Amino acid sequence: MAHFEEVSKQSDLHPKPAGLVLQYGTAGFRTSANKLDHIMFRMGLLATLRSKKTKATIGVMVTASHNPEEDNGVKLIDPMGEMLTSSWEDYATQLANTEQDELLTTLKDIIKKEAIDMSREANVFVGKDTRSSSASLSQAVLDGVKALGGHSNDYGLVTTPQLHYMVCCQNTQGKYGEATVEGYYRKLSQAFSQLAKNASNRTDDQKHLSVDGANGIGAIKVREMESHLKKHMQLSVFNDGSRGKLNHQCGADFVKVQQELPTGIKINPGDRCCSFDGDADRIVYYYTDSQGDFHLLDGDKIATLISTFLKELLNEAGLDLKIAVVQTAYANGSSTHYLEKTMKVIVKCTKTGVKHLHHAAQEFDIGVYFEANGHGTVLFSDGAEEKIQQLANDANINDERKKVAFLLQNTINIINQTVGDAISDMLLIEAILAIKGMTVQQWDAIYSDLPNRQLKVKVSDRRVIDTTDAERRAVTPAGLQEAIDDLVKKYQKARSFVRPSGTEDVVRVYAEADTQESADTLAHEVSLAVY
Ligand code: 16G
Ligand code: ZN
Repeated sequence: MAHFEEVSKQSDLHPKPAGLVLQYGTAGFRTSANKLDHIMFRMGLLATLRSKKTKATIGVMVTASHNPEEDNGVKLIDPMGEMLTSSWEDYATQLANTEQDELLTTLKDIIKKEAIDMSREANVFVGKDTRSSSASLSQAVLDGVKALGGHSNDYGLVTTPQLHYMVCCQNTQGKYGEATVEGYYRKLSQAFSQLAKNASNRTDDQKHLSVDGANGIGAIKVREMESHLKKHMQLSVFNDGSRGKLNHQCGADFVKVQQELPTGIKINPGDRCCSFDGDADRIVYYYTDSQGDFHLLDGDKIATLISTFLKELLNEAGLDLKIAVVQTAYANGSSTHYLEKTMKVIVKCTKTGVKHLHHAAQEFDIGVYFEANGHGTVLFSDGAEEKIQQLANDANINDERKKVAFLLQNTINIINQTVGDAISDMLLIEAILAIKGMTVQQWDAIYSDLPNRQLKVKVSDRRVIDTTDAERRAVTPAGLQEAIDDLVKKYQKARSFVRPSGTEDVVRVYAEADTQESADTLAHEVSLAVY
């Protein structure tokens, strides 16, 4: 067919460096931008096939999230706005690694295996972050889509979650919202305004939030959003890309790992602040106290705030819906303890990576999932949304329950259920704090984090480490888990685990204990046991 000739011709303009091997990892392909042109073209091809196969619009996001500016990456988005299904990750890897002269054969293999009807239409939404390499790389994706005869819609600069949102809107015929950035702002800001009405008179100080935009797309988009929020919120945006370098000493990953303020932010003690990552799918909050000490409110604290709020609303509404919090092994032990013992919500632990948490959260009426690093959202089952809707429409309930149903409805609308979303999470957190009349210090005081330490260890082959129990225990190499158990026994309230990274060639070590000194020593001892 003519398309294959075109693919062949166009592919020569996006040649693969011979011998280069890359893997579709936890969050797609990610490496130095100069190695990615052929990957992008080929992901344009794959997205077109996926679109034909699913008879739906597929998304392709060009970003390397919190990685340095020199890197880039790409992730595919499935029809409901979720991550590409794992069975197709293998095709992505095959297509990425097949040498130039074998490309058509590999492509035809996939078409045959998946029995794809090539006469079908294909539609692909493409977005990119602010990296200097993103413009030409997203053009390569568009070239791939065109070569296979697909239609594309180039959204240009968008956050990762905005693209997920628009793919979902498109494939649900607008039921989830309008598939435009403007539609996204409108839906979220309307929900925020409705929620903010339920907050008692807030001072300008209480409405104020400092945002570290990581010198990335989030800064641009939160500024665009600001005009929709009118008087309900006052933002000071730092690290907006006008001076600093993307993710350099700023952003959610820097703040979480270093446990310190980002550079480029000017705040007073007690000010409420948050940081986005480079593609605005992660958020963490923080403040400094009068002694100048830094206090971090990470994904665990965010999950606690949101799940507590929702649980209280469900109780007040008299709705019997099962709510759960999904975490990973990195969740601070204090958060798990608080959620299980005090809040009495179900807590589930999964492997690292958004797709695992997302999947687990789908099993509950309401699933709140957050990684400690600040990536997370809330999922409402269809049944849960229906029950909330029914309550809101029930003419026989009192004003108090009506108000609660209204709060729940707007909470659903403010949340981007397709994937973790820094802007949407920020609005939800701000709304909850406003409604509860809570300061960031009061939120922080809900429980105290156990001191913890993360280290990375370079080993010759990280794959020798295999884990079980949601990465909390090592099964291989023999003796490693026993060694970790013996070390952990020496400390109070201690816990430690090791896991091979899914994004870097390192082994990660996590340790927590009753004091920072113990957590540091334990992490160090465990890292020695890994060698
Ligand atoms: C990816 C994941 C993130 C996870 C991180 C772990 C997505 C969208 N992103 O960035 O959720 O926390 O990998 O990295 O799934 P690691 O395996 O190197 O520790
Ligand atoms: Zn990200």
